[in-house]
Amino acid sequence: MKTLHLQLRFLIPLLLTLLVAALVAVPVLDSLTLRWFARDINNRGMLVANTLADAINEAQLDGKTWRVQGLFERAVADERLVAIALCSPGNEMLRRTDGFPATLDCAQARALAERADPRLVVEGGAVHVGVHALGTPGPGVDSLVLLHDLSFIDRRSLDTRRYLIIFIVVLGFTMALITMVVAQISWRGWVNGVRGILRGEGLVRPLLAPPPELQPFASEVRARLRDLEDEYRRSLDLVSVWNPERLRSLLLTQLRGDQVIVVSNREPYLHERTEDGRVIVRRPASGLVTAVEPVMRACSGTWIAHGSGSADRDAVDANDRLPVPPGTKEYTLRRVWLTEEEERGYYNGFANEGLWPLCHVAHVRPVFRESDWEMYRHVNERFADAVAAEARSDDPVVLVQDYHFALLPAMIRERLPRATILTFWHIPWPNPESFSICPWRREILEGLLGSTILGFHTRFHCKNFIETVDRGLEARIEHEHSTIVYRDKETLVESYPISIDWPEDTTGWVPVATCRQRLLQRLALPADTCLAVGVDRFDYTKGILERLHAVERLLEKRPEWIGRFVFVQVAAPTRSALEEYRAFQQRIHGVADRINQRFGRPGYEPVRLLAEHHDAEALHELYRAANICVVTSLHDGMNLVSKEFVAARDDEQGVLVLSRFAGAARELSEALIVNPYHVEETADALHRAATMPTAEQRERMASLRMTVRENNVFRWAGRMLADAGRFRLRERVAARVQRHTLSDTAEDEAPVHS
Ligand code: GDG
Repeated sequence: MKTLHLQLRFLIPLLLTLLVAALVAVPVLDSLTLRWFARDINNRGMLVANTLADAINEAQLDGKTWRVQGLFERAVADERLVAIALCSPGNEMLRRTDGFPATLDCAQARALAERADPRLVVEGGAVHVGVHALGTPGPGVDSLVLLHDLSFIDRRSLDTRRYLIIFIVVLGFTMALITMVVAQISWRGWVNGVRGILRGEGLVRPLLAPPPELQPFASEVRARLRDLEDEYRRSLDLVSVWNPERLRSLLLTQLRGDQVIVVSNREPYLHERTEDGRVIVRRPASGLVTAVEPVMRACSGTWIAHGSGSADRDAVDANDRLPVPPGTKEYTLRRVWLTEEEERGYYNGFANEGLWPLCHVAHVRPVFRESDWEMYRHVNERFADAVAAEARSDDPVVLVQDYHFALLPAMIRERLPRATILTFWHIPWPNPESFSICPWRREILEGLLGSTILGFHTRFHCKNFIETVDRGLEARIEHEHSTIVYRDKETLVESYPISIDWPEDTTGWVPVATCRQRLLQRLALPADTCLAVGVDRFDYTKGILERLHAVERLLEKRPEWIGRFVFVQVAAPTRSALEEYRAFQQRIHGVADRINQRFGRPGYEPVRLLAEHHDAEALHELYRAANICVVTSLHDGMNLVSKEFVAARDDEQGVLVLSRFAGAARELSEALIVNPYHVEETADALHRAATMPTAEQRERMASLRMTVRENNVFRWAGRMLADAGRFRLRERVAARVQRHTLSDTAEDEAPVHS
């Protein structure tokens, strides 16, 4: 329809112009033809007159005027010359041939001949009237009146007119045809071009690439769109306050209240049966849960996770769902059940023995078993089915969490092609050489590239991922916008530093002095103890061993701390089914014992290893009671403990010692940054922290607090969801253009019913 309109807009003026041209051209052509022929007839007349003049004069002189009549009769034998008359100087008609009109006298003939149009209509058609003086007139004769037939001019003019009209009609049709063809081709080209641009694939797929004449336009539009998006993202970065309300309003405006589904292995609440048969609800020790839970509460979506608690099945409804958090019921938890075999292969095996050490370059060899891989793939499929079952529309926003689900994005894409899939990789991404160890690297990359957005904590991890794709797949990488196009699908690879829910309301908090007093009392420590703490899952990547070595070195180097310096390590049990973890945990126990034997004495143990799960309140008290928090990860995506410590210190005291290999080190530069492999440096940092004046502590802590408060978890989620919103908008516009074009094509091609 649009094409037809477009064509008519060209065609109607064109046809009108041709019509006007025809109306003007025909009379002009007629008068021109007449003028040309009149001149021609005049010349002929003069020739005839000159030819006859001598004979007429002679006949007049000889008195044989009858011979003139004979001359005239022979002359009119010419088919164009109709009649001749001879006039005297006094306009008397001396002779005339038979065909000369009786009503025309010499005076009238002279008058007619002088007119611009010397035409006279007589019986038998129009004649041209010409009066020609005889060169040397004889006695009594003056001029000849010649009447030439004009019907041949009319015949020729009719022919010319016919040819002219045929020419104009043919010209009109040809031009109309060319216009229609050009309009069709260029309209389709434009539509495809624009559609391609909107889908961001115009320059990627040669088949759908905009036609050459649209290339500059396509690049310009795309550049402008990108600029606007970049500007918008920068403006989001400038927004200083991110809180649940702001996130909620973003969900309502930019995502139009669309359904949000989170998928993670770890569930946010576990139902556990205690030895005495009671059911308790427990929050797991997990950075992922710490970060994602407040986001879920803000957007009331559905969280799909492995139901791993011993009493989990008793808490769900017939659809394996339950509202959480217990009591406030702000979102839905959907539990997926895994058999022991599935858990062993997918979770313990491929995820934790393969991918975890592969991505944390922490000198523990990854183990890759074919059977684990098969199970990993199978469990990813099961979660993809669960996502499809939970989706209320064909385009939900799905947040896929972590390395347990590298294949899930592509599997969801298969089931819900219009879904917006945001995958967040909570752990580091290694360099391409390290990643190439994985036998199924291609499948993992392809799985992840099913995502609309793939997020890492730092630019460095993004860069590693992009380089890995560059080496492993035939994909187009646009470094400027950090996008990867693989099999016509675009994935934005972006850094979104994760964070915590900043505690704005601290009214119920127990004062720092009380926390300290309580803790020291519980651990039976003197009031002047310099207390350093570490809080981690009991994992070899967290640098717990290196931390203990640093404490040992501090006591060696500075014996004045013996008896006054105590290091408390909370080590929450984790993955103890794995041999590597059991060996590591045993080793840590051994080293802690050795240090305690070496530097301890009755009533004093420099290392207190609390290898058990603590509740959130206990951790909070620990953070507030400590003089120093030690984070010495050998490699860590972000590390939330460092941020939790900062958030807990509203007294602006306490020193953070932070590994440069934790993502958090990029943001928290006022911490004492250390290389945990360098025992000496870490021991010195502990000493510096223990002796840092309160003013310096305040200055550093105030700055750290400002950073964490601004870059809280709602900013993390908000930036990601805003990017998803932009993407969905782009998709919607592209779909609308496509719909319009399809309906146009259908209308254009529909049969015409009378
Ligand atoms: C991954 C990445 C990234 C610890 N012990 C207990 C307990 N915790 C809580 C802490 C903290 C969380 O667990 C640990 O956070 P981390 O950031 O150290 O992370 P990982 O679990 O290794 O998680 C990491 C994170 O994902 C988020 O993206 O930062 O780099 O490895 O919140 O407080 N919590 C409770 N009891 C404990 O005994 N309740």
